[in-house]
Amino acid sequence: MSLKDIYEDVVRGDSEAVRAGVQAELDSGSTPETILNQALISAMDYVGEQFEIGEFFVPEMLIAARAMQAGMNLLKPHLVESGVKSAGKVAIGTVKGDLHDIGKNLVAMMLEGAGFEVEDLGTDVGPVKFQEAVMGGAQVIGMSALLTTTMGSMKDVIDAIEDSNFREKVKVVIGGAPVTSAYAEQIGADGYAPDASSAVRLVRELLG
Ligand code: B1M
Repeated sequence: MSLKDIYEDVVRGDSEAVRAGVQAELDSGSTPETILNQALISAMDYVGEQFEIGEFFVPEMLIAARAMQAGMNLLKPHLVESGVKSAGKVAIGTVKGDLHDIGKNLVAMMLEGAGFEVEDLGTDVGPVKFQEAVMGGAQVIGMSALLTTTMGSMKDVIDAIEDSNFREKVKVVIGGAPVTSAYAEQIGADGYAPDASSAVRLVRELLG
């Protein structure tokens, strides 16, 4: 068993083999971050590239994503430190029209690991749900989008929070493959993070 085997098992969509491989790597002393970055995430990048050039189709993407999720479920307790005092309250969701949740789950997991109280709003989340989370005390709103067609929903959420006069009370952080820092600036978000660990750094900075 090696990181390369896990990578290939994710690409093949073999959840059972991914679970076994991840467990074996953990047992042999690999760090959860290494397994995550070098096996799980890089395999999904490859799957995305294959989809782009027409070699893979949605079913292949879906079974690969399930296999990755199986590995992530095993890694989660190792990424999340238990019993850490809350460093602040974050509500996170994938925006309206968008069902991609692997990256969002990863960011949520890393934030939990860093001691934040995380409310996971799920996928396909519209402005009202984000507004309610702010009214419920979230200090940070985290939005994820994986589709160029759903990025625009991030602006709708910021507008809705502004309309309800809560904008001063909350920081807005965005991320996801098509999102950039220029886009964050354009729509009036407080920050953009390219990956889960930068998201933790950014949220820490914003909450001072
Ligand atoms: Co979809 N998909 N997908 N997909 N999918 C992409 C995104 C795509 C780039 C593939 C491609 O063409 N190469 C493409 C989008 C093209 C575009 O918009 N320009 C695409 C498409 C087209 C589609 C459909 C439209 C396909 C169709 O039906 N014809 C459809 C849309 C469904 C919908 O949402 N309404 C669709 C469906 C699916 C599946 C359901 C099959 C599955 C999702 C399963 C799931 O999430 N539960 C899926 C998958 C798996 C992918 C790829 C292959 C992998 C995404 C992923 O999980 N990556 C993806 C190609 C790719 O990105 N390589 C693709 C791993 C994950 C860890 O990375 O999500 O980027 P990512 O998260 C990162 C960072 O972006 C960042 O941190 C994370 C960790 O480092 N980040 C944040 C993310 N959110 C953040 C929030 C933050 C901060 C950082 O702050 C709050």
